Amino acid sequence: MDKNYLPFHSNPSTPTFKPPTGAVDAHCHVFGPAKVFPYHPARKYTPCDASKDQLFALRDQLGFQRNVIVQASCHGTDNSALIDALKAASINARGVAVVSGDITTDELYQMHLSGVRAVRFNFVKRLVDTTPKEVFLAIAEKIKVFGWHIVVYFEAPDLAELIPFLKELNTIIVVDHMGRPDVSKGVEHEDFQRFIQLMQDNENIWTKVSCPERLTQHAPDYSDVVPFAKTLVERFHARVLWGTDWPHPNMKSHVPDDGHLVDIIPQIATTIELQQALLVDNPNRLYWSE
Ligand code: 0GY
Repeated sequence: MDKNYLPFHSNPSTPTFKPPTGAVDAHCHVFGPAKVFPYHPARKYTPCDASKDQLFALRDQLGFQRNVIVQASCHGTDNSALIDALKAASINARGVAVVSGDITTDELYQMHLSGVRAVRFNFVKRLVDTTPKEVFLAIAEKIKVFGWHIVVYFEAPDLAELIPFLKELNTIIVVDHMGRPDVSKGVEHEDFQRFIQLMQDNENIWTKVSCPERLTQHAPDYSDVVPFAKTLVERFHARVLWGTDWPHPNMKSHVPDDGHLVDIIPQIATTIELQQALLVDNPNRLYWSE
């Protein structure tokens, strides 16, 4: 583990908010354990190990039924830890893999059988070296036959430049962490309005209303992030997902209490119907329809 790396919360609270039956944590990771699943040589950070068993225990404690486990950059394109967790969880987990341009159809098929349903394209420069757009487009072509979608991770200043590329991907696109807005600018700022307009204009674009802990300057109540998430849930209730982001890699400011993150949900999805869509119907439709 890197010096100064903050490990995940060792004793998260049990939330007061009870998620509806069938709720999905649609953004979380497994890290290592490094002895079994070494981190990638070209990684930009070395995290604290965070095993599948710890993830499943947290899922149960938080009152969730299912996980969507996202391959993180520290494991590069070696999806072994992810696949191992998917196999262990069986029907209760689906995966988002990171693959290279030379991935074969047979390799993708094997991943599909293990529960992978999407690939992730990461544009965050502190996490990954740049991948040429042609490589991403080739991957997008290869996954089509499996009906997978694409998860994209970028930061708000990069959105304007990425829009033409996103429009070339004619599958469902899920944008991580609301496109990482600078919440100090407010919901009405042109950067966030650009993101809203993108979702408005493109019905294939979904987003995760996740990561208040990364976006906030007001931990731990996250009151500065709530209006962003609430706006997206209310405008696009059929295209939003929620996730813990456990084990919260690269946090610098504080270590979030996962139970507390769950207790924020009723502030961003303020009715039973919106909670059902956000936590159950949307993720199950996207990841478990077959
Ligand atoms: C997240 C956020 C981060 C890390 C990664 O792939 C990754 O390593 O996504 C981050 O550092 O912002 O979604 O886990």
